[in-house]
Amino acid sequence: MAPSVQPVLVEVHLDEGELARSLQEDARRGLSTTPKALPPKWFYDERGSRLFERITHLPEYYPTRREREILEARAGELASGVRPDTLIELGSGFSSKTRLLLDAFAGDLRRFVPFDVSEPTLRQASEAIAREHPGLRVHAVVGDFQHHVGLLPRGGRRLIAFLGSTVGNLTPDERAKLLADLAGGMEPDDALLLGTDLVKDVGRLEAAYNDRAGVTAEFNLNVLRVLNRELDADFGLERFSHRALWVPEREWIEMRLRAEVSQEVRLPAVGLTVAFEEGEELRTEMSAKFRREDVEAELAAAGLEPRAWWTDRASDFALSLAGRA
Ligand code: SAH
Ligand code: AVI
Repeated sequence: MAPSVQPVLVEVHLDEGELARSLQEDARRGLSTTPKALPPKWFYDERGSRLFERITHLPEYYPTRREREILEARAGELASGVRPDTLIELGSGFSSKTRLLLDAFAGDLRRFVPFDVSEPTLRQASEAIAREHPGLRVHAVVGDFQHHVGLLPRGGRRLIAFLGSTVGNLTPDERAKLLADLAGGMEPDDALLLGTDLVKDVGRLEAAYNDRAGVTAEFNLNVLRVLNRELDADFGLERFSHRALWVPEREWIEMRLRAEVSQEVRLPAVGLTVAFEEGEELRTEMSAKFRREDVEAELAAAGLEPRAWWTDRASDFALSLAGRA
């Protein structure tokens, strides 16, 4: 008999109340310090997740295509080398590229665990995957990978995929903590598959974050819509403009929102009135670009041993496979 579609299990480590408190805290801290900054996880409400998906199809945004090329070339090797029965995906979003892994692992794979801070996106993706893969148990986890990776489901041979170079959206200290948390919960048979965008020509890097269609600008401004909706704030989106530039000393792209005029913004839900001077910039994201030696050193510092390093033909992007040292 053909396997039947399994009901999706959704485990919530971050309910609406916790999410709201966490946003309030980040807004209070990030908007009352100089320079102003917000963590990038707040882009991804439903609209933000869709805008990100549109970004992945833009001609200038090469990372998704390059990572897909590597996954297409290596999925078979991963299936036979790791033989996972559980695939965990951190920051899974719509799990678009992950379909390649799910297809390649179909023989051994019993369970798929998408993990994301964005509950609506996670639910949609999980339902679709459960329908596409009858017999596969989809156990979705709503959580923040900076706090909740210790709560990932255990047991079996697990492959933990962290794709898209989302790891580069964390600061070096945050990355070190996340990798150490992951390593601390891994069994000897578990493996980590880590996607990292690589350092390259500055023109191409900056173009990838300044697309001509303006989708990245919309994505960047989306964080202000989230603050307006969730914190009753009164950011005028037309009074801010998108900026994305390479910061050579940090080897990362920084996205910022530049105040076009001097202004005051009210955020009643956190009891704040924030003054912006004309030209003042609010940092909304950093997107680190890596070199092989950096990735291997960061893995090693977390107690992980690199087992494979795969790039696309143009060496734009890399996937690393690592296990517990
Ligand atoms: N993995 C997909 C999506 C990348 S977009 C890809 O490679 O195309 C980044 C994803 O990470 C979004 O879905 C966002 O909601 C999620 N995310 C960002 N910060 C997070 C955090 N702190 N904890 C959990 N998920 C997070
Ligand atoms: C999800 N993350 C890896 C993307 C990146 O490239 O840093 C988010 C993004 N920001 C602007 N464009 C895409």
